[in-house]
Amino acid sequence: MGIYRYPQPSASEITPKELWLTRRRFMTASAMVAGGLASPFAGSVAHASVLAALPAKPNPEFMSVEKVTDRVQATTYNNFYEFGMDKSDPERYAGQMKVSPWSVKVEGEVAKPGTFAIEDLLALEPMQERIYRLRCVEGWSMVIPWIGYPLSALLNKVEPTGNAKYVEFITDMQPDVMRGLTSSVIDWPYREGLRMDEAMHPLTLLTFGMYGEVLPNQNGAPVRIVVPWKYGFKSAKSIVSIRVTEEQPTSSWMQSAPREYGFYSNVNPDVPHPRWSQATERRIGEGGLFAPRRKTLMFNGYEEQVASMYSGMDLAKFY
Ligand SMILES: Nc1nc2c(c(=O)[nH]1)N[C@H]1C(S)=C(S)[C@@H](COP(=O)(O)O)O[C@H]1N2
Ligand SMILES: [Mo]
Repeated sequence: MGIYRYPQPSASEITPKELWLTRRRFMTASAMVAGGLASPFAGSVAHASVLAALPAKPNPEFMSVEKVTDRVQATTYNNFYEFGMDKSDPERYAGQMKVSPWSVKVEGEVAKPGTFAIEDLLALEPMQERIYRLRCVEGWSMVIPWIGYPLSALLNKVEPTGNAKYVEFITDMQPDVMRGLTSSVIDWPYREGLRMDEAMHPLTLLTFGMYGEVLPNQNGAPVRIVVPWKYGFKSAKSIVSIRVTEEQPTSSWMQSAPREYGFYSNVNPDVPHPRWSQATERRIGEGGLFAPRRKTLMFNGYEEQVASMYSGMDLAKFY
């Protein structure tokens, strides 16, 4: 797997790491876990308190050299419909989500099902930092330095059976603080899914942090999935359950608008959404609505890494 072939920005366009690594750290996540303290997410309320640092080793194979999106933009312009439909709702309301204690149940077609405390998940594998672009189906994108490790590490631990063909991710429901759950746009809880080979792909990241710190609640604390070659909605936030299945799961968006959202949802500039083109995108932070749009890349720029998984498939049919 080679270095990604992103359009090369000029040196002045690359964000020096010090600029997006905030310096608001008093204690690191790993030190808290090692010291037997509560989850580093225990104090992570949107902006009322300090997020714990989450040290990670940059993985040079997965570092986009594009300009990283400003952290403020990436944490204030979000989709997290459990908290409302507006882009500012998650930042406004997700601080009230309870993210500690937290555990993730892994079940279904696996030899060793189990419930993993967030502390155990944090300690399962060394943390890597990877800069991925995120392309929302609505036509905007960001470039985010994520922290996590491949989902395959967790799946291998639970030993998928011979019937394991798909993986489903399920988000937590906290009706007392998730005002969006009253909306009937989605049949809650938010559910997404991947084919087994997609879930095992080295790009698919079980994600615990961003910008050097644990995830802010609005970005899916304490643990989410990030699947960079698919539209952003596949990257389910705040997950509490992972089900390994034999049948293809029905994701929330497929269920709510089957003509518009398919199971695969690979970023594809050649297959328009029924109501708009997917050929271009607006990079968040690039000068407002009138800034020139960028060309959307096949598989969001990860074609070399993932195209072989879809060889022989009609991508207009399996959208
Ligand atoms: N549980 C849950 N996960 C979710 C969503 C959501 O509404 N609920 N929105 C998705 C969409 S549409 C996008 S574009 C990304 C946005 O991730 P970000 O806010 O970290 O950029 O999260 C995805 N994950
Ligand atoms: Mo999205």
